[in-house]
Amino acid sequence: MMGIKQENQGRTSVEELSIPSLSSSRAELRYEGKAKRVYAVAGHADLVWVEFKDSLTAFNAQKKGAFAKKGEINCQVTDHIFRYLTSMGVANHWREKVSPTAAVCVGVTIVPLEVVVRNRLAGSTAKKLGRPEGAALIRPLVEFYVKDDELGDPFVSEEQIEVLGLASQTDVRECKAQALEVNKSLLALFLNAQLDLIDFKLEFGRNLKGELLLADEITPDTCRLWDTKTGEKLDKDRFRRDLGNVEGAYEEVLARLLQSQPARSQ
Ligand code: AIR
Ligand code: ASP
Repeated sequence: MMGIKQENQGRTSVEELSIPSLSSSRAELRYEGKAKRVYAVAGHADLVWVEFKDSLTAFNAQKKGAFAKKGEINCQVTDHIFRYLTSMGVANHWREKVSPTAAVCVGVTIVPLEVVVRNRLAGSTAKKLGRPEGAALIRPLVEFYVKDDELGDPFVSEEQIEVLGLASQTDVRECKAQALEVNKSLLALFLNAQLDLIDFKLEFGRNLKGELLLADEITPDTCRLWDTKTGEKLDKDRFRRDLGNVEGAYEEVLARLLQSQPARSQ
């Protein structure tokens, strides 16, 4: 979702900066995606300012919508989850939330693959195989999709990635291993909030040192979350499938995460 490019070497770490200095340092727009805008941070070439928008898209932007507070909710949900993942030792781009809708992150060059982890079958894979949604899997399934809206983010096999040179074998191996680690942490986090993590999409990128960092966002836009008791869908499928009360579902996810108080990094 984000195509962050790095231009030059920066040395200052955000930990040394205070929130007021960061909040006054948003610089030029680098990239605008469907749900976020990415800006440079003045004086810090290694950082980016990520602003969450209120817009909502599905089916690669063929369906468009929005609701007030969506940017705020998704920024808060991502902040909560990335701080938790940091506490669990997952290397990621998130540094500091600097406004209700924005965070300063480490700039990364995005690996051009969407990494999907499925704990139960749903969505596109259930549909194409004619299986019922919610079917159990013998183990979590990791799938790769090419990040390309015009092509509709097509599924690619690991062999296609290798032979067609879509990403390096190291990228594939590291993304897969990290995605499975993230899955373990997220399953526990969401279960604490009475949410079943059915599947989700991750994006990874490399920082200036070449380290692979979990990037982008983790929100009801990027995860399927079902209520553990009722099976109610509390994610973007409410928008994709016209189920109504999209905003209420996003608010519910945030409220449950905040109430469940998992291990936190700060
Ligand atoms: N996803 C994939 N592309 C964009 C997003 N947000 C997420 C969906 C779902 C998972 O990846 O939100 O949680 C699998 O999507 P699908 O459509 O392949 O079943
Ligand atoms: N393809 C994704 C979805 O259907 C993302 C998007 O189009 O915004 O949710």
